[in-house]
Amino acid sequence: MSLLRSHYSIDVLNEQFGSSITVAGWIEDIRNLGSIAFIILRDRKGTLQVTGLKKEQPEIFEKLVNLPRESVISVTGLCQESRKARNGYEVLPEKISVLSVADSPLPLGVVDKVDADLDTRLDNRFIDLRKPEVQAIFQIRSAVIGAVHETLRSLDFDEVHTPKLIGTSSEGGTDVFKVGYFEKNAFLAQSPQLYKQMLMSTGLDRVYEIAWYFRAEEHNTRRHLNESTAVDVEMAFIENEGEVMQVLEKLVDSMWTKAGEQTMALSVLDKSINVPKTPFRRVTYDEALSLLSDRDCEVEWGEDLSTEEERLLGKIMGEQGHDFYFITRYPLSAKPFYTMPEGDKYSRGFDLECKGVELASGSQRIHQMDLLKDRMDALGLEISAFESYLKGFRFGMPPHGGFGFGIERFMMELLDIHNIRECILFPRDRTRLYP
Ligand code: AMO
Repeated sequence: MSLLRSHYSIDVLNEQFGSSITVAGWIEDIRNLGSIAFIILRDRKGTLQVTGLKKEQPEIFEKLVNLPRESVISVTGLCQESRKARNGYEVLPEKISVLSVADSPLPLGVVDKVDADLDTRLDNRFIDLRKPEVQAIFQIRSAVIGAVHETLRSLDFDEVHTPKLIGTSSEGGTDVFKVGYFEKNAFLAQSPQLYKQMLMSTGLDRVYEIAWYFRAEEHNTRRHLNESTAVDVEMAFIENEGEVMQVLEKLVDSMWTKAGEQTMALSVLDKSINVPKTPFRRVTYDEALSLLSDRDCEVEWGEDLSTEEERLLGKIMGEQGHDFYFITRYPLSAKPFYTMPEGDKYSRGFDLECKGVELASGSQRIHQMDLLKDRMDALGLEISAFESYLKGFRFGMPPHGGFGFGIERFMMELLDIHNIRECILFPRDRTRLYP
């Protein structure tokens, strides 16, 4: 047990009444009534009341009432029942340690009623994160990541970690961050795509990674980040992409269920969670286009759906009772080079959508080297840059597939959060590199 804290605020029970406890945290509020002062101390789990009595403990009283808000203290004292205090008890300080004195004024209030704008909040993220409703998002996120590990391990997947400094753009696109790598140039990985595929040839044929994506996307939108996280899965010996979609469905179900169990954090956020029914509806790309066309929204065949078109499709699917749905059988032209073709025009690629927002995309992959090279050629990619990736296909590569599932996008939909920046501790966007 730490000498600076014996109990968190909510862990104090009736049996502690009458004994000495040590609590620690940030001073949220001080109400000095002259002879008595009420100090609200906040920790990770809630708040508690420290009651200073001037006559009994004059030195401690003076020290406490003169501390600026958000200073950090540890207090040892008698814990006693108090009907008026928030948690039904108070601590009468016998010893206090001032661990850090906060500057004032604060750049951002923790419990102020006024809503600061998102930029001010993010500029002062270390204080913003002290707010219970902001912390609750990350407590739920942590629980949900726990569910990812539990579920994928129970489905016999091994966790892996692939390089983030790479020599070739992993998605074939141009939205890469270039970094100096001694005498050469390197890139920050856009995804683990090339590495998780190469692993399929090793015998480690069911893998997952909680991965970082670095993408130099131009867009500064409410659902794009330049550094984001995802659950990446890859599995071999599959017959079709349907097997991959089933894993993704199980994953979403378990993450959603686990989030629903976080009652404390959900009550702080005033949210309730309804676990979506599985299996999710499958809509082919062609069906999606015809549903859109019925609403006078014409999409050119072969093009990926725009944000507006995705949103309208989300609305249509919602009217049919489906918040979640897969869009399947995408045109080959709308999917990356590694996607397995289905005939000449179609692919075995899919997206998982929630209310018109793409949460994941995946596919069965091409595992035949010649076909892979043909696709790269057709897309104008420089094959020589992919030599080390292609080598992995020459000496025994089983059929395989997988997906990438954006964690911040998932959190947005789970908690109905408007801006993706709220779902990551320290967001990176076009203009934000600090803090
Ligand atoms: P894709 O590029 O579709 O596929 O990315 C997979 C998922 O990652 C999330 N995502 C993002 N979230 C926030 N900001 C971004 N800039 C961003 N980019 C992507 C989305 C998206 O659905 N290699 C493939 C996956 C695979 O086939 O295995 C890939 O990266 O939720």
